[in-house]
Amino acid sequence: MTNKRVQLGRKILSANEEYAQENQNLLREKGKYCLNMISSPGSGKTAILARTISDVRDRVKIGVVEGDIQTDIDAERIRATNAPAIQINTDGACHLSATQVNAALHQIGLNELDLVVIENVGNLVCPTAFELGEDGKVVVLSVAEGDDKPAKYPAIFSKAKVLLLNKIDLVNMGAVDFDVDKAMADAKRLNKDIEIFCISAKTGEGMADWYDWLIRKAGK
Ligand SMILES: Nc1nc2c(ncn2[C@@H]2O[C@H](COP(=O)(O)OP(=O)(O)OP(=O)(O)O)[C@@H](O)[C@H]2O)c(=O)[nH]1
Ligand SMILES: [Mg+2]
Ligand SMILES: [Zn+2]
Repeated sequence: MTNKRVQLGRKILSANEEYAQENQNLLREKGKYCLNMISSPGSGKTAILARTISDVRDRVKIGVVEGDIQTDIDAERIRATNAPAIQINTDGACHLSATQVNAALHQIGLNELDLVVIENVGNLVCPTAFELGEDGKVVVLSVAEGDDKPAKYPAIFSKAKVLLLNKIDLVNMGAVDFDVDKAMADAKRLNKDIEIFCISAKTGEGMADWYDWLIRKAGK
């Protein structure tokens, strides 16, 4: 009985890996860069994406794959910026699978895009374990969540290419106690290559450096 369970677990994992490989092949073939955005619920993923899309639209054409347990609220927020968005509802699952993303990549109109961003289901733990075929992961941490998060949830900070430290406006106004230097040092200790941008999707502070990084990666 135990053996059977182990085998089933292996099979599911390899199916995800197979689709992740297929997604990567499709994206490479078409020459499109792809990011997998991971964070706790409410750190500001959709707010960052909506502002980014509007601010860089003349340079980079971005499409978004939205992962949520329920609703198409986030896809509608992206569509309001006139960018294409495909909503996936996982119906309870706390991460996106590469199979789900494969279907979305075939619907999103890749030929018209430079960059695809996958907004994963809000969850700082589980999505890190499921490769989707992306070129890199972006972790978003908002200052309201506390400066101990890189130390307590190390996996995503170890794997991500970029850390967006969002809602920096709340630190500036003294609304939260968050030691920016400590959070950055902890993230760097886990991952010396991680690029860190302190941003506010609300005020626009710090966003220009993030845009430069994105434009470079999108080959523009
Ligand atoms: N003060 C402040 N609020 C922000 C900022 N960015 C986002 N918010 C607010 O934070 C809340 C959550 O933002 P979302 O963009 O929905 O966060 P999310 O990570 O996409 O959430 P899920 O998709 O549910 O995981 C909203 O009320 C935003 O207006 C910021 O830079 N500063
Ligand atoms: Mg969102
Ligand atoms: Zn999960």
